[in-house]
Amino acid sequence: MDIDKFREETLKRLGLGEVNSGIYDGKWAPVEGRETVTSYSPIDGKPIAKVTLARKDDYDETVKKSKSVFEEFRLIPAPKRGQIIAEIGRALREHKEDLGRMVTLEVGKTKSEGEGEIQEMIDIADFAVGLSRQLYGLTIASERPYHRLYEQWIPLGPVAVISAFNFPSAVWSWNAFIAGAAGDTVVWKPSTKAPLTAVAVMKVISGVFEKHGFPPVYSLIVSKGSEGGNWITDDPELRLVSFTGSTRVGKRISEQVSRRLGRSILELGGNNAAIVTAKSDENIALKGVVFGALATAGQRCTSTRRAIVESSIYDNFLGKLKNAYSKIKVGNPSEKGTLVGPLIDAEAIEDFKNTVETAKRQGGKVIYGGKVVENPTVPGGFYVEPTLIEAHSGMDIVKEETFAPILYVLKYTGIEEALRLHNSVPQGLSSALFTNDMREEEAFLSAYGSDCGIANVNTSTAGAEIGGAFGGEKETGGGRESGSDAWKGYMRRQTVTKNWGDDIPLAQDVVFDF
Ligand code: UN1
Repeated sequence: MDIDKFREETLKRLGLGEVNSGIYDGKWAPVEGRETVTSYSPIDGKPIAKVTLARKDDYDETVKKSKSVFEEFRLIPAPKRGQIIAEIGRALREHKEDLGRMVTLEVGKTKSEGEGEIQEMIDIADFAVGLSRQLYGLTIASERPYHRLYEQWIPLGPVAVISAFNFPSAVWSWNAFIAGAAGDTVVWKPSTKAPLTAVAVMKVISGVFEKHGFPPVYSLIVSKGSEGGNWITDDPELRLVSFTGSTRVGKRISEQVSRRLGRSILELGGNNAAIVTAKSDENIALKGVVFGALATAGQRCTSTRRAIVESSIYDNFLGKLKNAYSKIKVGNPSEKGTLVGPLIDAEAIEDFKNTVETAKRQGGKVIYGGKVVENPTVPGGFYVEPTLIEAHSGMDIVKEETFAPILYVLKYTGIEEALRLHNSVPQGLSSALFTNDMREEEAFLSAYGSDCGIANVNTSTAGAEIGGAFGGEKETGGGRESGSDAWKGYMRRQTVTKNWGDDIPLAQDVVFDF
């Protein structure tokens, strides 16, 4: 499809104009008198539209409102909060295609992945609705007679979500819908590389809260990278900061939030590996590795960056990989059949080039791709070739995360060596093992196995469902978002002891008579 038409139609469908307010606190702040950021499409490098940037007074006002709404919202029974999120889920369902197009346009995901991102929001909305009827605490046996001991979970307060360009809406919703069920209000600072998706999502869902009389449960504050980030990290009103992005920035955010003894949830870099053993089903391993390495053009936190392949099948598997790569269509992600769209911007192209050069210098051998696409199907876009590099464990670059479709292939002998290689990077987000051998599988899942927050067997490092807790260890930051009991991060735990007897016995048999 013609990109200009695609752009025009997408903006129209979502009610977006040439200049859009990036500040929503129950109403959209006027665009006048504010600086703007231009959102460019990586498909053709052309501007899509502008979004206003918050000033400090916009920020202060938004947080103030978020706080005052929290004071009411926390008192609404959780299942009723869940009903509001159910309506948000319905609004997202209605606009799934339009919002998916926006994701495609703004960050270059294929249409299927763009809509998949919105589906991920719908899924977490459903999850949050169920959760809103749970939020359960433990009852503990008390050592004292006529005493009841239990835990209850209480809303935390206004919380902040700082999201990255690569999942410009889904990762916000993992946080926001869980926090909403938990009774928190949420201030969202999206990436300035993808502000339009955030504006579009807020337009779609804001009506729901307005209808219920709680306008800024979810507010939006598009602001300059570190400036807006600092407002949030130094603001004691925001009890929790959930940040998705690089390890470098995450370290700074964690320090700043810790300084005021706030909480943070960090979802930082990944450097995910797939171990392919001789006992694997070749077809499953191939599909799992190729999807993991190339989906979202290798720009997921969960992207497969390393394939660790058993020596006896190494040559054969490498041949299969090369063959699969040769069939992958790179180009306009809005076109049917495209599997690899563009990188996000010119800077990402530079990172790709530098990484390939560094890998070569360190002894890596490029066996497929390695170059910027010279004549892309859409001129002006940021396209690179899916790239395979034969690597060895001494290469420092293999320890780094580059957001690009580069897969390092490493050879191993014996599962112990595979696991050692696997765990030899600073990051610890996602991992995969391809095997049909129970012993290999158990070793991978044992205490000396994968050191990641996510461990998959016979499926890709990328593409997690929302039902599990999402996050990773080591330099990935240790945070958990999305499903399982990640909701506990968005609430405060209170241990309650009630004495219903007619005496006051003390714990630990302490006597204090007077
Ligand atoms: C991310 O890259 O920040 O597991 C999130 C996946 C997606 C989410 C990725 N469901 O690949």
